[in-house]
Amino acid sequence: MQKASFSIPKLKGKNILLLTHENADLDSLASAAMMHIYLKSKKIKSTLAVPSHINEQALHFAYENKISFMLQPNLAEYDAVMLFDLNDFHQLGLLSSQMRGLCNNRCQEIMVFDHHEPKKESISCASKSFKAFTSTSAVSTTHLLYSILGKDKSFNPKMAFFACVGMIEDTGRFLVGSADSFRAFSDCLSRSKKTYAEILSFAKHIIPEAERVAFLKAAQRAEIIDINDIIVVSSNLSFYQSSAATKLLEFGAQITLVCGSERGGVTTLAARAESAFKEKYNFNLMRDLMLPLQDKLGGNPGGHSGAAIWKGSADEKIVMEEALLLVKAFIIVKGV
Ligand SMILES: [Mn+2]
Repeated sequence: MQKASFSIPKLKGKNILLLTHENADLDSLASAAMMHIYLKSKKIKSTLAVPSHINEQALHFAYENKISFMLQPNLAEYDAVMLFDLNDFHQLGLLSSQMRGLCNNRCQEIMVFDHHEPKKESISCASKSFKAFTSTSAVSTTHLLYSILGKDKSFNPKMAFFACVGMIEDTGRFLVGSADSFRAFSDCLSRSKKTYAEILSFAKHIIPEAERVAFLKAAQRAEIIDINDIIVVSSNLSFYQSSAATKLLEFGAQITLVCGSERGGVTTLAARAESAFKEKYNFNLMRDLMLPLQDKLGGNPGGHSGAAIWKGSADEKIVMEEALLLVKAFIIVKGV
């Protein structure tokens, strides 16, 4: 864990922005809300903000716990900006260029609280006036905040509750964990005065009906392609390609490709690759599929080795054909 010390005196009298990543999730929002309570207890003013979108669960959580936040803040209006659960300019969506500007001007203090691996493009590398509180051993950003603030007397039941919510969400309800994270969770749960069931209820994935119907259609339209015993599943959907690709992977495929276009609009290809397959054959969806696809058809790829997306204007049938050719070529060349 990076031991930058978190000091309050410097923040007194300042106007602080607490910012989540774009498409804010439970961990990002809960950790910003924890900091908001903490600063308030020290009589420091802060405002919670989301770049432009918040996911369904985080919105439900904010509503139930009366957490107010603003959208599209003007970063220049604040003396200091704290970022929660991100370390990458792209994750700020529309605010990313504003943030680059702040980093270049160096007149504001920027603090990052994050538990992801910092990358080359990360904010921590770009800003000189910044402080990073990062730990890749923390299972969530709320876990990291607990390790920073948990011993302070202001750490109240609400902060403990928010810490639990972030931990349960980011571990997929403890599919991953460590002795330290179980200890932290146990301590926060007893301090939160909530039951385990109450915590779990916030981490429940509420899938809208339209999305559930889309999953069923994706399953119905799925084509199973066996390439040298590697199961590749392709399907077609106009919306929800990414979550459908994840769902199809859960059924047992090694690679899933879901492609489709909105009426008259852009074509989206979402792909997922199973971790064991990825590691065994050093397969990377960006390097081996999306970037070569961009070479052929233009468009914009994004994502990482196991989950990636491409958007462009090519016809959906052509996109799928090209994607399958690239996947086949990888499997055959690698002699899988
Ligand atoms: Mn997180």
